[in-house]
Amino acid sequence: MVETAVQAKAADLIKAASFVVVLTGAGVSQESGVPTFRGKDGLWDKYDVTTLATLDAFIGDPEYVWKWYDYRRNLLTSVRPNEGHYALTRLEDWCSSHGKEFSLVTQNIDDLHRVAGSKRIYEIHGNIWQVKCLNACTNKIYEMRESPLGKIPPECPDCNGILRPNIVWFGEMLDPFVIHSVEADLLECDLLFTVGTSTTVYPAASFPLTIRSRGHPVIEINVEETEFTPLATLFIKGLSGHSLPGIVDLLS
Ligand code: BV8
Repeated sequence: MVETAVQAKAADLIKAASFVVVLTGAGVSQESGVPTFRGKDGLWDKYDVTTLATLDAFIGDPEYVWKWYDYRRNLLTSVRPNEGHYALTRLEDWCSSHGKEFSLVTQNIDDLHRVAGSKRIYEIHGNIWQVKCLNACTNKIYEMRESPLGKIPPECPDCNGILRPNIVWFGEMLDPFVIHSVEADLLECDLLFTVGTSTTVYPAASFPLTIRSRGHPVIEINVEETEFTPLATLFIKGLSGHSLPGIVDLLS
């Protein structure tokens, strides 16, 4: 089907739904200039994830891991949301003005959905601008916008230990409160969009499978097919910054 026809079908599915959930991955931020992880020129092409995005790696060399996050934070100081982020904000507003529930579940840690104006956001892998004490001396989560960092690794103001990024690393549990809320929304969800994600990281990769197994439609938007694509109700091949606005423009 040509893109406009699948966009029209997607708009019809939104109109028929009562609880729309959107799952996003790094692809949604790609057009803002934020590198993805697994595509060509992806972060994992240049860096070894096991020496960076794990608690063991951090404990082993907090300075090395913080320098990587400081570099990524620096990149983010000059990027802005793209049309795909803003389309999701418009979709959320359209849903609430038409008596439908909406939530945005993002694997992204770049804060761009919030900057674009999305309200009901679950950042299931954390947020790159937030930090917390490595020793968990308190449960406080601090906002730390300093970029580049003056001191690496940054010090906990409460115990003088080390602050770590408030990010979920591989092998770490997701925040139980966040995942509980996401699971509650998925129970009510009758239409899921999965946008700009390779659907390779769990438990997020299980969300589209769960919704399909309950017999509800899942619309996938990606520049290339993924392992999930054969199970998608609709696959819209294209840039999320183009496809999403096209769909939302069709909602009267
Ligand atoms: C956990 C933070 C309990 C770091 C990240 C089964 C169940 C549970 C866990 C597991 C399981 N099997 C394996 C595990 C362990 C592991 C896992 O999933 N491993 C994978 C690699 C197999 N999961 C965990 O450890 C999770 N913890 O479940 O705890 C547990 C623990 C251990 C064992 C069992 C249970 C924690 C996962 C969180 C890890 N942290 N990030 C950091 O970012 O610095 S994950 C990392 O990958 C990012 O957060 C990213 O968001 C995420 C997913 O990647 P994507 O967002 O999809 O990005 P990617 O580059 O891969 O793809 C981009 C896509 O966009 C592509 O498809 C591309 O084509 C497309 N695209 C590009 N441009 C565009 C576009 N599409 C549209 N428009 C465009 N313009």
